[in-house]
Amino acid sequence: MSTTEESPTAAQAGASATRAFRTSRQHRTAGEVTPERVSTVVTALLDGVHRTIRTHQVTYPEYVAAKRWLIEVGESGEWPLLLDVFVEHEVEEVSAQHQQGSKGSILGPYHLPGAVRLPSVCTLPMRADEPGTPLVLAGQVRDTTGKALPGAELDIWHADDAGYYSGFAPHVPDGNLRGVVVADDDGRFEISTIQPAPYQIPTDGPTGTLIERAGWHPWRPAHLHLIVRSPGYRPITTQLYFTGGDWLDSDVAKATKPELVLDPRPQPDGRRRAEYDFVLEPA
Ligand code: MBD
Ligand code: FE
Repeated sequence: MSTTEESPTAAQAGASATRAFRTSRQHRTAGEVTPERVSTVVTALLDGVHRTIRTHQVTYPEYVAAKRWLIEVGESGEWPLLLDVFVEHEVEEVSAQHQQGSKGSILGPYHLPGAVRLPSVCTLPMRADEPGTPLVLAGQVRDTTGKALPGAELDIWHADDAGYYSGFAPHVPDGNLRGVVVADDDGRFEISTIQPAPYQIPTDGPTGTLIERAGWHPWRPAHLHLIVRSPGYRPITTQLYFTGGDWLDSDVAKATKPELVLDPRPQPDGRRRAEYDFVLEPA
């Protein structure tokens, strides 16, 4: 990464993520937010803020620094990044208390609707010289009774070998490493792609500044994102990780689960292959 056009900025990624969020219609967003809930939840949230200020004797310089930083979060478009890294995992766990079937995880800020549709045995769109270790993800989509789900869709997206997502880094072509894979008549799929790299929160934006000033680390372990869906079933939004990978035990977004770790095996052809089956519950 030496030229400016190859160095995506936090502000570019933030603006794209904010635009993507505003225009997205995601299954987890169905349902209304009542005035009673606004009052209950926001009152509790403010109570927590007030208690923190008293407990830690927060000063005016600290309050002003926080205010300046929050303004910066908005202006740089980093609300999706900040919230999905530090808050979404808790909402996901509450939601998962009432869910059967495969484990879910957070959506994160980098899903884009309308990826190219691909057959059950496919290779994700990639550059001719796409760097990275070839990876195959194969498996079956079933329901909670064990019945195969023909034609189930696997909406898959992931970072490249340098940790960048298409649509959020200008040097990566649109649609790179994104696809909606349609499972075969037996619910099976076999997706060829490359192994993603761990993801680093951009260091030149307010989320990165917070992490640096607090002395934390800015890394997520390497992961694949998936939304698996079939008509009449509750879709699963999840992520898959890689055994032995860096940051697996200290994800900045706290979105790993032991059930979501792949163990890809080297194949004679040099690719690495992982098997993973998905189980959906009736809607
Ligand atoms: C990511 O790639 C991601 O998956 C999440 C949850 C947050 C920031 C970047
Ligand atoms: Fe991600």
